[in-house]
Amino acid sequence: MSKKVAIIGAGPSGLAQLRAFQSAKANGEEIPEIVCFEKQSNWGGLWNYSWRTGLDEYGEPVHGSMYRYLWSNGPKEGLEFADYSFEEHFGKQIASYPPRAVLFDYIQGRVNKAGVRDWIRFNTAVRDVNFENGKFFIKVHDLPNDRVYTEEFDNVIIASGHFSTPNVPEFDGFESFPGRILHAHDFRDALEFKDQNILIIGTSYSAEDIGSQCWKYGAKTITVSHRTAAMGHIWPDNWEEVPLLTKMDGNTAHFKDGTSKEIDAIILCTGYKHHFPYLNDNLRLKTANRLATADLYKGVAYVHNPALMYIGMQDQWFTFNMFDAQAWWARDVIMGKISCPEKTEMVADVIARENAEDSGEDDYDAIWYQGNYIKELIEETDYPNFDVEGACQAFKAWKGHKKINIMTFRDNSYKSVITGTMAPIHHTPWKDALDDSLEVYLQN
Ligand code: FAD
Ligand code: NA7
Repeated sequence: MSKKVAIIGAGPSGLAQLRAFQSAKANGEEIPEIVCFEKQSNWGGLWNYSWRTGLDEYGEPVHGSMYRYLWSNGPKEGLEFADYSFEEHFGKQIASYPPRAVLFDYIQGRVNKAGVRDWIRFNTAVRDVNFENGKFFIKVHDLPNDRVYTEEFDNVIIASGHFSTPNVPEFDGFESFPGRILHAHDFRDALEFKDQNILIIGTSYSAEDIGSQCWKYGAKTITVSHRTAAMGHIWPDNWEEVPLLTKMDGNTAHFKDGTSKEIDAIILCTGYKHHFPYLNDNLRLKTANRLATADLYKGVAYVHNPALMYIGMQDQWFTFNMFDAQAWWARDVIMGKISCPEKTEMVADVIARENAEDSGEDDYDAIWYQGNYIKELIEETDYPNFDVEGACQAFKAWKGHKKINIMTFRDNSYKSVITGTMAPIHHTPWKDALDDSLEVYLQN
């Protein structure tokens, strides 16, 4: 096979793609030449923690949005690799909500075993992708050597993530607020907000988790302001949900219902933008953060040019195992085992997916929608079949546990859908576990 394939990004999505090609090679198949470009010095994407914010040592926007003390926000039983279980990696079953360092270790284990590190050019930022006469021309910047060069490819796989470029609204009075205002992307350590009255804008995962972190590490009060609806959990006494902020007047926050509150710091948990500054208009995905992305046939192949694929661009209930399902499918398209239909049919597929998502009524429908999507993809490839229904049930149980108590849901455990083993209950309740290191987590 004389094809040459570029993968942009070595986070969980890009690594899934590397593993997909390597598994075909291990089965004796002839695979294309693979080059993965990664702008950071290590793999793991968001799971590769960085203390930096703003620009990095080369002047590149810092990719990392994760923070210290981050524990998985969903059960690990919903994301386990079907070809590499937690038990295979750790030599035993582990508790269900691992901290970041533990999941990072797990992600690395599979690709270390596969031996694909040499396929990655680290410290190399993609600057520009052009499509001419059936070929892609990728201009990259080798950052340490400050060298820009261009290489030709037959296929490009975009795996650069979409939770790194913050969506940053402005509210009246921000310019004269005397405290700190930051976006979740730049949040690193809850201890910074100990003894402070913090205001959070937004009601999704970042709001819930950053608020919970700040509560755990000693913030004085947490006030969460919503645009559409309150999260509605049973919160601790020093936690309040209020309507949308209308303005700041010095330290005083005013809300839509006429109430006000004194605030020391503001954290905007207002989501992220799909942002691909290196892609020209004819190749650039423009989509909302939803389960059925715009313009991607089977959620992967770009309908306007299916030689270009995108991995992991959906809003995410499922993560690592969905990236795998997509990566195996993309691999098989590139290797000629699956063919994409005519453009009209691909566009119809996108519309059908959007309609199916829109017909869902609640989060449970959304979970099963994404579960069924994974099933659909893995049925077309040799990705190991696994109990997707069991993973959906784990998510359902997780949501139930959050409703019972938002500060104790991580103290529950679930059954692996890969090995069938029940996870142990973690040795320390999440709210008391201040040391989130791998060594301490694995002491079960
Ligand atoms: P990323 O992890 O973002 O990786 C993209 C990679 O592309 C990065 O390494 C980046 O450096 C590289 N890149 C970007 N631009 C370029 C360029 N121009 N040139 C070269 N390389 C480039 N998921 C869960 O399953 N559980 C969780 O608990 C969880 N918590 C999360 C918490 C936070 C705060 C955030 C933001 C996300 C969380 N997620 C969680 C979801 C997360 O999106 C996925 O787990 C996963 O990291 C997505 O993988 P990815 O490879 O698609 O993207
Ligand atoms: P999300 O899930 O995209 O949520 C964004 C939130 O921000 C959501 O509650 C929005 O409210 C709110 N938002 C967006 N713009 C505004 C403005 N202008 N004013 C008020 N509120 C606003 O992002 P997250 O960061 O929480 O999660 C992303 C990933 O990170 C996720 O996969 C996790 O695993 C971690 P809305 O409901 O639209 O009114």
